[in-house]
This record gives sequence, structure tokens and C-alpha cells, in this order.
Amino acid sequence: MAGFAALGVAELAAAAVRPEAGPVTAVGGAVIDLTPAPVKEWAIRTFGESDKTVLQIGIVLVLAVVALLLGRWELGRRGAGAAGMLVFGAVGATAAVSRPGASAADALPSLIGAAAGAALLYRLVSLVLAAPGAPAAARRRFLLVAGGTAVGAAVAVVIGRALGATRSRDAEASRAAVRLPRPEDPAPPRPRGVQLAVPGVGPFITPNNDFYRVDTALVVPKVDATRWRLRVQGLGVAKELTFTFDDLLARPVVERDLTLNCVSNEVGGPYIGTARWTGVRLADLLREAGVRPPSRGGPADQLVARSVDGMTIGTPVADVMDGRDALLAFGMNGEPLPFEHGFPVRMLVPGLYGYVSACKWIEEIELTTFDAYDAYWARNGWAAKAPVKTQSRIDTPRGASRLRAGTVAVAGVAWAQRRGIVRVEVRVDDGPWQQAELAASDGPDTWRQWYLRWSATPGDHTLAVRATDGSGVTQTARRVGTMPDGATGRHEIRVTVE
Ligand SMILES: Nc1nc2c(c(=O)[nH]1)N[C@H]1C(S)=C(S)[C@@H](COP(=O)(O)O)O[C@H]1N2
Ligand SMILES: [Mo]
Repeated sequence: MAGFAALGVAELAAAAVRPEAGPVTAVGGAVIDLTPAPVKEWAIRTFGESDKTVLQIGIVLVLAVVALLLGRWELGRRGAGAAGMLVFGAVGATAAVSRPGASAADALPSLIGAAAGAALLYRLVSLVLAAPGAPAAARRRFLLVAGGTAVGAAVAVVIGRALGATRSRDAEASRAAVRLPRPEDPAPPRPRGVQLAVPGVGPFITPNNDFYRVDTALVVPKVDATRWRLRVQGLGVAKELTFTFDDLLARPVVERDLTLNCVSNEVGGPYIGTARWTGVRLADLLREAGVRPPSRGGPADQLVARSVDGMTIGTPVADVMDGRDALLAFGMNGEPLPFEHGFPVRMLVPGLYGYVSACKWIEEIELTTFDAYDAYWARNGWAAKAPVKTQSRIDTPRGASRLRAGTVAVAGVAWAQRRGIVRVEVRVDDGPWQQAELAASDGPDTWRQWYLRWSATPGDHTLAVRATDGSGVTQTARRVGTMPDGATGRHEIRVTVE
């Protein structure tokens, strides 16, 4: 009860400081950053996009066990459990002040919560020790105080979370006020027929609500666009620049369809999507700051993007400045960026996995070298450079499904951003590779749908797919895991035909 109350009071206090300062969020963030890469990989693989919820439930369960132990301790030795509670408060406070963007005030929620919890633990144990053999009145008093504590803690959590939500009002208002400018350089017209009329094949453009989300943020950063700034500085920057959100909107605006995918996506996995992005050219902005790519004598070969939540993402300067559509994006499918996807501004570089290109909630760009600096994921065992690997996925039929014999539409997507897809082939069991029909191409930077009419015969069958990219390279059959620079191997599914 006392442990629960400590958390409730801490949540309430966090609402007054900032949501990230709550002990569960702060410790969770620290756990994410300190977890070895293979364990992180396992968590993403096992829990998918629920990984953060699972982590927070795990932390609360661990705290519950700790609280039980502290309670037993307090029963044996007065003051010992309460002191232990204060020690745990100090752990939470330490985690909170060491989070990105934290101030000393971030320690307060954990400390105040622990103090309240310690006092309650002491008081409740006094009542317990008085209760056995004592008159019914003493027992009733204990139950009353304990029950009151539980209700009070629950109310504190609810009020704390609700108050925390009101703190993001300015950010929400600033997003609601955004009018996306008309692009000076609109996306090339999307050919008819990029989208197949085959049930089970996802939409060519992924709606914002269905777009995968991968990040380390336990609390989605809510940034007020009117107060947002982007700084450009570092090695080889002749003129340091700072941009406001309005500065960006006033620049020549471009719009592009781009496919974004995550290096943690396993073969056949869901962490990929395509959107129509609106933004400004990153290379132009760098040129204004005097940045030259290494090929033209620039001293910096790495661009490090920093976000408001302390993420660092390292991207080759050469890739950003080689003429591809590297963007600072503020629009996604005709809307201002959703908060989950980086409002107000994120980076996007076609051809690179998200962890080396797609910094969300960006606030700083620093020019440096790969030798001098390891960004977040590189420190965690991932490759510092990671171009997207040519891949393909079967979306229909679903693996392990039962089908009727006869004509079956086998279909899915293939992608090789920057190179494009020129061929997709499907193999049934040990048969020959059969060339699939390709949907129209929207360009080299987006995925491409494909399908094959298969005359399915009764029995168990294995279907495999492989894609060939615009450089003539067919995706490898060699299976490697997602670490350190993206999975390879063919997507294969097994189906039963009746
Ligand atoms: N600030 C921040 N930006 C980030 C990340 C993050 O954890 N924090 N994750 C990156 C990774 S690994 C990917 S794959 C993409 C995912 O972008 P999405 O969530 O909009 O799909 O964001 C990238 N940008
Ligand atoms: Mo990712």
C-alpha cells in the first residue's frame, strides 16, 4: 500500500514538474538506454510496439515486490523499511535528473513520493503491530487507513496523469494552428496502378494512424512549434544558423512519397511504411551554412541530428548532399506531423534505415566525423552506416493459412530505396522461380507492389519471394538477423491447400 501511494504521489508531483520526471518513466528511460542491444532486439521482437507498455508494467511489478520486502523489513525492525523506501526514491531521483533535458527539479517527484511512502509505511506498520489481539477498533483503524491509502494513491495517479496531459496544451494548439504551405516542388504525379486491387495487400500509402512507430520515448515529446528552434553548427559550418518553425515554412517547400523502414524489421516484418512527406531540402540548408560534402573537400563526413529527448542519429553527409530528396519534414500525408512521428520537424533520408536518418523531434544538427563521434545506436552495437537492403514480403496469402485449390493471388511489396525494384519472383516449393507482375512504380524511393496468379494444388506448400533492384542485384538468400545493419534472407510462408 505504501509503495503504491509513493508512486501515486510521485505521479502527481511529476505533473507539476514534467511528465518525463515520473519515476516509472525516468527509470524506464534509463533501463532502455542501459539495456544491451541484443536484449532490446529481443524486446522489440517479442513485444512489438507494446514493448514500452510491457517495460512499464515490469517496472511496477518489480517495485511491488520491493515494496513487499520493505514491508516485511519494517515489521522486523522499525524504520528499516521506511529507510529502504527513501533509498529507492533516491534511485528514481538519480534516474530522473540524468534523463535528457532534465533539471534538478526532476528529482522532486521521486523524492516526495518516497518520503510520503516511507511515512505511510511507518504509520501502517505501527497500526499492524497494534492490531493483533487488540480490540476490534484498532483493526478497523488499520483497514481504514490502508484502504484510504489505496484509494488516495489511485486518485493521485489519475489526477497526476490528467494534469500532465494539460501541460502539452500549448504544443497541441501549435500543431492545430499549422497550415501546410503549398509545395513549390510537388511530388511527381503518382502513376495509376501503384496500388493493386488484390485483397490483403496493404495500401500503397500508409495512413498516419497505421504507420509503424519505433523510438525510445516512453512519453511522446510534445513540442510547442512556436518555441521550437533548429540549430545547425559544427565542423566545417562557416555560418551557424538557427531556424524557427516559421522560417522553415517560408522556405521553398517540397513534397515527396518516401518509404521509411526500420533496421529492426525482420524478414517479412511490419516496420515499414510509405507516406507523402512535406518539408524543405536539408542539403540547401546545409549549403547555406557553408557545409561542403567530403567529395568537395568538406571536413565533416557525419551529420548528427539531436532530438529534444536526447536521441542522436548519425547520417553520412555525402548521402544527404548527393542530390537525393533528404528532407526536414513537417507534413505527413497532408497533415502536420503527428506527435508520435516527430512534430514539429523530423529528418528523412531516402535509402537509409530510420535509425541512421530519420530523427524525430529534431532540434540540432551538428557536423562532425564518424571517427570523432558515435551516435546513440552506434554506441549500442549497430552499424554506424546502414543503407537499406533490397527486400520483399508476401502479404497474401497469410502464412499458415488454409486455401481452396485453384487460382490464388500471391501478392506483396518489395523495396530497395534509391535503387528501385525491377523484378520480383516467386517460388513454390522446389519449383522454378516465376516472374511476378509488378504494379506501377512511383519511383526508386518507394516500395513496389507485386502479384502472381498461382494455380494452387492440394497439399502443403512453401512460397518464397525474392526481389531484384535497379542496380541488377537480386536480394540474397543468406539469412542474417537485424543486427548490426539489417536482416537479409527470403520471406517464406507455408500454406495448406485443400
Ligand atoms: N528522436 C528519435 N527519433 C527517432 C528514433 C528515436 O528513438 N528517437 N527512432 C528512429 C528509428 S529506429 C526509426 S525506424 C524511425 C521510425 O520513425 P516512425 O516512428 O515515425 O515510423 O525513427 C527514427 N527516429
Ligand atoms: Mo529503426
